[in-house]
Amino acid sequence: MKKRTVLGALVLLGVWVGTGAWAQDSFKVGLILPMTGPFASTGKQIEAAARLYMAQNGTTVVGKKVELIVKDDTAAPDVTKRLAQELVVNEKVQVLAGFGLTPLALSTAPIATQSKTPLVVMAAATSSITQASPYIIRTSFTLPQAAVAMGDWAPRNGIKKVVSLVSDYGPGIDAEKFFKDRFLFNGGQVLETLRVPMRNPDFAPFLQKVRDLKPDALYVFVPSGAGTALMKQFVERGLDKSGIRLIGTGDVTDDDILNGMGDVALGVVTSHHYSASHDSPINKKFVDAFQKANGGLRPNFMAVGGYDGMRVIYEALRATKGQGGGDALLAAMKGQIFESPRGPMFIDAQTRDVVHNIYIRKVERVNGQLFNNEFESLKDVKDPGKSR
Ligand code: VNL
Repeated sequence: MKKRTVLGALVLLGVWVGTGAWAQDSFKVGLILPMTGPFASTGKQIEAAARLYMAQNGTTVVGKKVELIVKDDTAAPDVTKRLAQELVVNEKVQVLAGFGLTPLALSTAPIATQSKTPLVVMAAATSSITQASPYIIRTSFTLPQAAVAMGDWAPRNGIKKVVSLVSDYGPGIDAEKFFKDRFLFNGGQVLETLRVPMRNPDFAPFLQKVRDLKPDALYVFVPSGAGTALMKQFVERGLDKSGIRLIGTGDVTDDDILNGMGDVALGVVTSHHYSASHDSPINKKFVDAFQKANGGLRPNFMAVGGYDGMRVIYEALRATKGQGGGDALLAAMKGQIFESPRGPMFIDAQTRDVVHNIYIRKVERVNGQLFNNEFESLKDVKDPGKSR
């Protein structure tokens, strides 16, 4: 009698484990980021923001324990793809997230499609990324959103002749093209379009060329983290004293590094979706909590993409009552609308891309610190890359 009870219990346990009941008590999110190398600041910001969201909202959602598994892809696309495959197959993650750069998101898109796993892009910003898989959702931004806004602002503000200088890959090409088209449409003139290598660029020869061409402004896109080197060489080439203004998408005056740039950054006007000085109660709370948890580090636009990405994941888990399943989660991610630290945002169900305000900002010193202060805003901007 006793023997049979033990045997029965073992059989039951076997069935229980076999159906994956254990695994189903947790909800795993695979967060793949560049944690080392030249783009490590992006990984650091996003991981910190994701952890903050979890600390503020609890790690148990509809009875599931949310587990964040962080992997360092060193910004190498083949590594990102392999890590994603391992996370899906071995760890049984329900969602893939992170993706610090465009090539890292693009290399992993087929994994999302084949495994029907929602992939939340928290950083990469080339327009076409969401078209690489029907399982991709984006909470960062798109370069065309920011670039078109600058192509409208500049000619209205005395800037008629521009040289553009972009990082030579997806987001840089988007930043160049969408700015140029709009700027020309508004009667502006682009004297030259310059492209610098994505990794370890030497800006000096390009900046010398800009000096010689004497445009009203230099329009730039460089990825998050690269702004410091550009600013340094801008001063070294004497461009700060040449009367040539500096404009661009907000990546160049990234909040992570802005404060260390010094006077050269003062007055730089950029277009972007997030500034740490965005004036709203939700953002103040976000910035304070982020700084408190991270030794005073200021959150940048990467952090906000990570924070909002976790929000989208949590709410999808809640809406599907913990049932899981990639298709159900994906459906619950589409159409989410909420107030982010950046302002109002939503995930367009049709394009799976983010719709939010784009702000025109100017670098100013406030209480001894440099900030991108927003002074104009465009409401509910969809990705212009999708409407062509
Ligand atoms: C990308 C776009 C990367 C904007 C960035 O920083 C950025 C990208 C690392 O799509 O690769 O600021």
